[in-house]
Amino acid sequence: MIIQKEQIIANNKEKLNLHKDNFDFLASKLTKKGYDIEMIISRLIEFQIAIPSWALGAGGTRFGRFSFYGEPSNLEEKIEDVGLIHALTNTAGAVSLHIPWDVPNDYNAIKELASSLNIKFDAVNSNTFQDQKDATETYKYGSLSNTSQAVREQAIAHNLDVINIGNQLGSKALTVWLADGSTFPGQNNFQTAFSNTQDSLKEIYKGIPADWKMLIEYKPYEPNFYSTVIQDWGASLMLANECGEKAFTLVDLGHHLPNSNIEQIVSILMLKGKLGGFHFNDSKYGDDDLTAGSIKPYALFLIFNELVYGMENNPQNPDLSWMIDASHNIKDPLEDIIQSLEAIQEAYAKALLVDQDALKEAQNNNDIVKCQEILQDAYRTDVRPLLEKTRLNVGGAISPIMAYRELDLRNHLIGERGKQTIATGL
Ligand code: PSV
Ligand code: MN
Repeated sequence: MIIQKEQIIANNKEKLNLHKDNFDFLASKLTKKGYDIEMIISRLIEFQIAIPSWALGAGGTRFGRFSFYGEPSNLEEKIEDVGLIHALTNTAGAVSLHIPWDVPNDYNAIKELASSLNIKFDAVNSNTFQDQKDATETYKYGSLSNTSQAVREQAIAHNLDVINIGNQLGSKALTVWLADGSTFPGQNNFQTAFSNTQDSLKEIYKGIPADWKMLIEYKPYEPNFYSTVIQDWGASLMLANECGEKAFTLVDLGHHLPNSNIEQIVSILMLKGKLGGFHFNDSKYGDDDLTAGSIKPYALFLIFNELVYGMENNPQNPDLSWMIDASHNIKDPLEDIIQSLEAIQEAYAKALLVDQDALKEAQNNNDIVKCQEILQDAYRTDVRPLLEKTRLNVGGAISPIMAYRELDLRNHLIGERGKQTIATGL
């Protein structure tokens, strides 16, 4: 289903007056403080986050899965769902495909559909954590790190296929996330597993086109529970450095042990010009894959503060690939994604309000209290009217969640697709 501009305009109508009051109040306050509102709005308009093709249906746990019905059952429908989200929010102008779940049947038709909805193809993701139908080798004991050369070769060939598919769609990055590791002490030789992974990644890197990035994701545990081969940013950075200048580290917020200082990781990677991509989610305990900003919104803001600093001060770092990487187990996936997008945009807008010059001065004077005041002044600003204005300027909904509900979009999707459809994905 494709949403019409007129539907959004009509939905905005009764919300306009309140929005205007709130925006004018905020704009006058910020202008008096010396902020350039137009500049902030244009930065927010430019900021687009990819939606993963595997997260448009209900996720699940090993205990069960509860559908929201009307799920997309093919790539076309997944792209239409991203189109819905993008029409309402104007922040989801890209989709990230997972191969082989989402191999296009007709490349031109898929490209046309995506461009008619203003959606680009962001990073393509390979899958060597599941055995594929008719595959000769199994990934049960790892893929790029496997002790068997035949398994490693199969996994390398798959990644090269994924690059080829992405190339035909206009993607500019390959994301490699490996489940490789071990569940019991002694199961793996750490050095062999790491060296094999390094050699395999170098083979894949040879197939990375000149204007592409290779993004290496890390994760401390799960599905393996004793060791993961690419367990942290240090391992990822070492591998990226070994591969070459088109290889970068990808930070997924959920892939850290509790209380890790993610903002510091982000900052140092950008200083080294090696932060390539970002996956958003939130968590209480581990890789919980919850809605971004739902548990630790201040941490998200602090991360964005470093990202904004890096984007302004580290020309050595490339433009980042942004993606939501959450699992929607008990919420309507589209509503959950809309909430994540809003939280991410909010954290970004607040980070843009941090007075970097004043912060630097306070840091140089060791005025710790002032440093905290500067950060928290930005964090405590209610920037929601600014986000509403940003969306209004480009034809989006004042309140994407309310519009989604008031336009009864889930029931329309169920009407079109039925109740029994199941989306491929995690
Ligand atoms: C597994 O943890 C995971 O969520 C990684 O974060 C990847 O980005 C994603 O799956 C898709 O492979
Ligand atoms: Mn991820």
